[in-house]
Amino acid sequence: MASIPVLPLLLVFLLPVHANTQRNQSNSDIILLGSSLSPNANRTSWLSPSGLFAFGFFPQDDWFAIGIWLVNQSEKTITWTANRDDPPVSSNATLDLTIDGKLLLRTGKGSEKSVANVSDPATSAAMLDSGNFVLYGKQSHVIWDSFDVPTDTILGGQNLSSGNNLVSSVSISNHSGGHYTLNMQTDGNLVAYPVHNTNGAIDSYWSTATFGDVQLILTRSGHLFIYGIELGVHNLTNSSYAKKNGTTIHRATLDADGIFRLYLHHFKSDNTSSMLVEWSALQNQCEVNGFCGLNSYCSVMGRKADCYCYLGFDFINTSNKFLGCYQNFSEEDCGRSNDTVVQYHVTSLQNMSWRDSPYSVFSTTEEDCIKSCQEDCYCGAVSYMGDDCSKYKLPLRYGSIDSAKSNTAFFKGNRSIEVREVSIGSKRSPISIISVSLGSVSCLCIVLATSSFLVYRYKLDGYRKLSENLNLELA
Ligand SMILES: *[C@@H]1O[C@H](CO)[C@@H](O)[C@H](O)[C@H]1NC(C)=O
Ligand SMILES: *[C@@H]1O[C@H](CO)[C@@H](O)[C@H](O)[C@H]1NC(C)=O
Ligand SMILES: *[C@@H]1O[C@H](CO)[C@@H](O)[C@H](O)[C@H]1NC(C)=O
Ligand SMILES: *[C@@H]1O[C@H](CO)[C@@H](O)[C@H](O)[C@H]1NC(C)=O
Ligand SMILES: *[C@@H]1O[C@H](CO)[C@@H](O)[C@H](O)[C@H]1NC(C)=O
Ligand SMILES: *[C@@H]1O[C@H](CO)[C@@H](O)[C@H](O)[C@H]1NC(C)=O
Ligand SMILES: *[C@@H]1O[C@H](CO)[C@@H](O)[C@H](O)[C@H]1NC(C)=O
Ligand SMILES: *[C@@H]1O[C@H](CO)[C@@H](O)[C@H](O)[C@H]1NC(C)=O
Ligand SMILES: *[C@@H]1O[C@H](CO)[C@@H](O)[C@H](O)[C@H]1NC(C)=O
Ligand SMILES: *[C@@H]1O[C@H](CO)[C@@H](O)[C@H](O)[C@H]1NC(C)=O
Ligand SMILES: *[C@@H]1O[C@H](CO)[C@@H](O)[C@H](O)[C@H]1NC(C)=O
Ligand SMILES: CC(=O)N[C@H]1CO[C@H](CO)[C@@H](O)[C@@H]1O
Repeated sequence: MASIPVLPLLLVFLLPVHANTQRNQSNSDIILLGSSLSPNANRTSWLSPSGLFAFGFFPQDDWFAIGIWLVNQSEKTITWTANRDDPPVSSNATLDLTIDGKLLLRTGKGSEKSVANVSDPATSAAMLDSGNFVLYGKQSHVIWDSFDVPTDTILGGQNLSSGNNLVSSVSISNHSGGHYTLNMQTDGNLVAYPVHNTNGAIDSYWSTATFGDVQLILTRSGHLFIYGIELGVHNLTNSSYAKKNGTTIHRATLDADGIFRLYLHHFKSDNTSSMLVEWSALQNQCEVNGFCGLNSYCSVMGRKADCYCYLGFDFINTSNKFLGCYQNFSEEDCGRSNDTVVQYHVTSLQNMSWRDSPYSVFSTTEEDCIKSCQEDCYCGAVSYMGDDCSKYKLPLRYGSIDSAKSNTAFFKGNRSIEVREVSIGSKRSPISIISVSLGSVSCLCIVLATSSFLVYRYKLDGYRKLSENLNLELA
């Protein structure tokens, strides 16, 4: 934010949201060919007639990106981002609606890139009050609109049709494609997944179980539902929210944390505004698959969800716990000698839930369940409940502490790490285990970190093989 030109910022502060008379910004409905924007120039964005939406350059760290946002004195809500995975541009970039009908981003270095993918030339453009930015062709018909290519948000009046998806942003301040996707599948189901996976049922963490030829619809009044001729109306929210004075704008966003939420922005008649969450697909962050990386698990402490390494694992990057954990000892000798078995110590964790599938499930005693894992080079952990022993390979995915589960999970450890005790069957609280693993993290030395990265890469390869193995076993 440091490098936003001071004057435009001041203007934004001084001008009320509803003002239609900003001299430095275009207010006309129609944007003519030959118009341009630049962070450096007098005009940095084109406003909608109501002044509530703007299309143009917005600051992203010390750089700029192009998008659409909900205008607000202090905090922009970005509803669409152009070429979101491209690097941000410098303040001397320009956005031109060229005389020959193209919408081009020209960077200082002389390269140019299309912002709207159209084959026909545009004759004009407009930022509409709905939050839709449109290009008109001949006879003023719409040849391109931003509603057709959503990023992480749909606005009131916008649909997400079959085969399209929303991808969350990296964070509230970085609008590049992030970690989660919400797919309006062609089978009619609306499903949330972490990106980078097979989009199989195991990976999904939220879905509507709808079917047929459908689309997701958000009305201007905030009614969010799935509609299809076969299906009828499948409500996600009611539209019976209290009517409000002033202007209301609804948006449904797949947030950076992977949760799909419906927001209400309320611009009151006294020029103040507010934002509230009207509906949330999930309440528990730990239900979002992939919130914690491989070999780590999610647990809610108080109101905050956080990621923790299993015992015997350390964070890949202690300053970004979401990246997951690596095993802090090597199992390379596993299976080479019959003595190996006795080297493993076992630790346990209560109420452990894995959404991933075990590679083997059988009935036995707790003791034999643990033994079976110790003797099995592929086994990273077992979950024991009732008489059932479920064996899991590394890397462990989608783990969370779920107090509704009454199982005990056991992990292969290594005696070389002395802080760990042998605790077969002991009831240890997650907190004590976490404190131990955090303690061992602080002992990490640089050499270990470097080698661990290699180990992690190696495990990733193993992970790819794992899914193949799984398929084989299922077959
Ligand atoms: C901004 O507008 C003023 C007045 O219209 C003009 O004199 C000035 O050259 C413009 N600045 C730029 C960078 O276009
Ligand atoms: C664009 O800005 C960068 C720094 O922000 C500067 O180095 C470069 O010379 C500028 N290019 C032009 C064409 O002004
Ligand atoms: C542009 O649109 C065409 C046809 O609609 C499509 O084939 C192409 O992949 C699109 N390109 C981009 C960069 O989206
Ligand atoms: C959204 O879907 C509804 C119902 O099918 C349709 O009437 C409307 O025109 C669609 N809106 C857009 C912007 O596609
Ligand atoms: C935004 O996130 C992407 C993907 O993680 C990253 O490549 C990019 O550098 C980030 N951009 C900024 C401005 O931090
Ligand atoms: C809508 O409201 C009714 C009555 O308040 C409630 O029973 C129903 O569950 C709500 N539906 C949704 C999808 O929230
Ligand atoms: C869905 O919500 C709308 C608006 O609140 C309501 O009129 C309708 O009865 C609901 N439909 C079902 C099946 O609950
Ligand atoms: C809306 O405004 C009218 C007149 O200003 C007032 O009587 C009414 O109570 C307001 N309604 C709400 C929900 O604030
Ligand atoms: C709201 O803004 C308008 C337009 O600038 C102004 O005329 C009005 O007095 C403001 N109202 C309040 C309550 O500040
Ligand atoms: C405008 O920004 C303020 C301060 O960040 C925030 O409290 C308010 O909810 C925002 N209003 C809208 C309509 O988003
Ligand atoms: C391990 O023990 C089994 C029998 O218990 C024996 O058949 C096998 O050869 C032994 N393997 C090694 C590497 O010693
Ligand atoms: C027409 C108009 O008001 N132009 C102003 C736009 O903003 C610049 C500074 O960025 C002023 O110098 C202009 O007077």
